[in-house]
This record gives sequence, C-alpha cells and structure tokens, in this order.
Amino acid sequence: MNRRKFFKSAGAGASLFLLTGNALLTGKEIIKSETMEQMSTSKILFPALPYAYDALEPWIDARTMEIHYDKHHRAYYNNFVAAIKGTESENLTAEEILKNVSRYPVAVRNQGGGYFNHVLFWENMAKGLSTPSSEMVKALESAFGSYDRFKELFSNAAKTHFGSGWAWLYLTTDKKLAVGSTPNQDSPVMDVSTIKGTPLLTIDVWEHAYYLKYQNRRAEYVDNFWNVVNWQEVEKRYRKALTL
Ligand code: MN3
Repeated sequence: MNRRKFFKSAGAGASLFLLTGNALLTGKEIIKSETMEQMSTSKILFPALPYAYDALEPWIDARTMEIHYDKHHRAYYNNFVAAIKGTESENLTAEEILKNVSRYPVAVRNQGGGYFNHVLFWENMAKGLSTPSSEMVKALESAFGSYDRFKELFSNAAKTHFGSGWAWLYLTTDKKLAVGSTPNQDSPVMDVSTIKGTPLLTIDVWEHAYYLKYQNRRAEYVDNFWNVVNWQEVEKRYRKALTL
C-alpha cells in the first residue's frame, strides 16, 4: 500500500514533522483526523476515501458509503489503535500485526481486521465500469476455466457466506489464484485464517455494507458490485503479490 495516500487530507497549521520511510512530511500533509500523539508513533492511519460518497451510485448509495466509511471504518480504526497503543506493536504496520494476530488479544483480530479489510475494499472499487486486462483475464482463465466462471465463483462465495464476513480473490502462498470467504473481520493475511494468502479483490458482505439500499437482497448487491470493481487496483496487487 502506498502510504502517501494516507496524507491526502491536509490538516491546517500543524508544524509537526513526521519521518515515514525516506520521506520527510510536513505537518501540513498529515490527515486532519489524527491526533498529534497518534501521528508521532503509529504507522496506522485512517485513509481518505479515494472518491466521493456518491461516486459508486447507483450501485452503492452515498448514505451507505458515508455511514460505512465515516462510522464503521473509523470505529474499527480507533479501536484498533487503542488496542495496540502503548504496546511494542504500535510501530508496526497493520499487515505486520495481522500476520501474527494469533499472538494478540481478540480485539486486535476483530478491530485490526476491520480496519485493514475496509482499506482494501475502498481501494478495489472505483467510479465507472472497468474490465480486466487481457493478461489478467488469461490468469483468471488459467485458474478458474473462464473469466465468467471466476465471477460466478466469487459471487457465490459472497452470496452464500453465512452471516457477516468477506469474499476474496487472493493469491495463495504458493502463488495460485483462489476464491474464498472469511467470517467476521478475518482476512487471508491473518495466521488464524482458514484461507491464507495475499488479498487481491474483496467484497464486504456484512449487512451494514448493503442493507439501506438492498435490505435482505444480498445477491443483488453482489451482482451490482461488478459495476464498481477497480481492476487497475486488483492487477496492481496481483503483480506485486507475484513478486513477494
Ligand atoms: Mn464493513
């Protein structure tokens, strides 16, 4: 993940300097929802939504996006930061923590997973229909038989997952494309997950992700999700995951 993305929303008047990797950022570049104390120690930051609340209309409505991002995701973020504050893990990235989440209290699994999964989810959606490149289609055909078969498998994983959770396209640790789902806020990056690997594409199937617009019609929400998939982002993750 490009950490610079987290610094899009500039807070005014801050004079703090923050060293992240090789980049020295002035306080003016730091997202305004952070407190100074958190900024000075944590790599875990609340990202700006990469588009407007209404960008994914009519498939995902603006009111759902606003509540989902500003209430649900923000709460996961705040609770995750609180759960690791003052521990030796507070200077790690979310992914570094989640990879060893079995060593942490369950709050880190739930809140950290909620924080991490939503960041991926926002980024793997975008305004306007996109299609996978011919290279990506070939990779999906090779793994699943056809592009349509991949969509069917992913959609079915999302539609049939019992209760709250997430469906995934991910690259397994032996570099194979795979589809699956996880309960609650679990993620394939977690050592406790039943499916393990690098996430490429995900859909949130918690009711809060679709209930205002679709009520009990999860299948309709899942079918419409294909209208907002950001294939550029998915392929970026895929190319990177192949090199890990
Ligand atoms: Mn959610």
